[in-house]
Amino acid sequence: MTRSENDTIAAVSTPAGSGGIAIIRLSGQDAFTIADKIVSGGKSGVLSAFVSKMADHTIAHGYVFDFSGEKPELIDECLVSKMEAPKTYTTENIVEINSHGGYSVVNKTLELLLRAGARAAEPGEFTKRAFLGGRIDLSGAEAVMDLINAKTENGRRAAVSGLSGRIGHEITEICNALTGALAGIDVSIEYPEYEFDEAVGKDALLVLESQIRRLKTLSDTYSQGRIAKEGIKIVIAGSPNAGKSTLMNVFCGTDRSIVTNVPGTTRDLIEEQVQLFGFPVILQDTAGIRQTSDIVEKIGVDRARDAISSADLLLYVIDAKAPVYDEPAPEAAGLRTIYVINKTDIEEDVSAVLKLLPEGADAVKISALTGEGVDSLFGRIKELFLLGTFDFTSETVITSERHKQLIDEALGLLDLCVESNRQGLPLDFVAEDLRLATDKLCEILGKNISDEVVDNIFRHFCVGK
Ligand SMILES: Nc1nc2c(ncn2[C@@H]2O[C@H](COP(=O)(O)OP(=O)(O)OP(=O)(O)O)[C@@H](O)[C@H]2O)c(=O)[nH]1
Ligand SMILES: [Mg+2]
Repeated sequence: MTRSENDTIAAVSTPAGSGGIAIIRLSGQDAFTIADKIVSGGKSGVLSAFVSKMADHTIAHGYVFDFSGEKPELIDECLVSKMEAPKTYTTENIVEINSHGGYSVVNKTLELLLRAGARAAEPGEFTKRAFLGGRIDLSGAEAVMDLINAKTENGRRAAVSGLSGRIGHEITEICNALTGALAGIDVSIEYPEYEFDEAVGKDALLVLESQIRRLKTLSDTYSQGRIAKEGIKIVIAGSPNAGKSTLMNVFCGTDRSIVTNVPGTTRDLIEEQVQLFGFPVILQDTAGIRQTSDIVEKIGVDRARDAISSADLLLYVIDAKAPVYDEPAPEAAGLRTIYVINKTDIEEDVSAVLKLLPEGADAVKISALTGEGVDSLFGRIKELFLLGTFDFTSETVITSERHKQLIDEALGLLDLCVESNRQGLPLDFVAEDLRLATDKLCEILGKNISDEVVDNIFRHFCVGK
């Protein structure tokens, strides 16, 4: 079957596997008549256009049948929801069948709908239709996916910022202001005989400067938005036996990594996701970095170095009793690093350690064994990354790299506009860059973008959403 946006699509919208119920969703012009072919109001399996006759936005009790054989075969007892376009998730007719959530019964129901004329939905196709139907802009559609994937409170709040339309609203307002300025400039270019070039230029400059400020504020939220969505990656590294795995376990609250007094205990990367102050943190415990001829340990040390190169924060653990500091990896030079001076329960004097560290090093004293100083370490991480001043519930926050990139590109072009204006260049110069900047911002909303970009965004959704 060739794919078309007019097809009626079907998919299981709940996760695979056994569950209390599962929802099979059908969306498109023919959703009701297709559902009519498999749903009956009674146990005897008489077809009577059951769904088509239901009142709009109601739920009814019914039965799913396979009518392909000589006698109707009862598949499941179900609840059917009917929602007529346009007040639906996709803006199209929707039917949702709540079935008993067994793997086989759900797949059988889906198979029957496909046989009755529906097409299997592609990943994110329901949400894509909501976008194409004009119910949400592209930033809203992207937020749906962020919300599904959110693993922490702040990730969820940041996604809601997009879903509630805050990003779309802000960008639309900025676009409108810029388009207004552009209209004034265009008039001035078209009717040069009126000679109000200078006044128009001044007005445009005011608009530009205020919208640049708004965009910069938005762009600056990305560092927090990205962390809320993706988390920070913290790598725990240091020399063997320094107490890295003990610290890892403190973060996890479980015995995630093996701890022994034998140097070289951890040989592979150990990864765990934890929450810190409502933010997702990806933690990696690594093999102690040292010169070794042991082939397995050597691979572990290489992996530790690779992990460091992609970290947001390095916790370099040093044993206060037997301090060793080896340059962990070339990439660590520019990396945010906290030097964790460990085992201070058995060695309080850390002056020898401090002498080893680079000048101005950010150091925290702890005992991973007793927990002493661990709160200060968490506090330091919070200061560095998770500034508590941001209110995800009310402020507009950018979490998408795509949005950030487009905003920054627009900012670059708007700066050029301001510069051309200041230099008194003809307004045509300003107009051209202003138009391009507005186009960039419109792309955030999904206007004037290629099908390829749209497809690429929805490809990352799950089937059924
Ligand atoms: N006294 C004391 N002992 C500690 C502390 N932290 C870790 N240890 C001990 O130090 C030894 C090594 O701890 P690990 O956490 O396995 O050290 P590691 O850095 O992961 O070691 P490798 O995986 O071998 O590189 C164990 O015997 C721990 O119990 C601490 O704060 N105080
Ligand atoms: Mg270890």
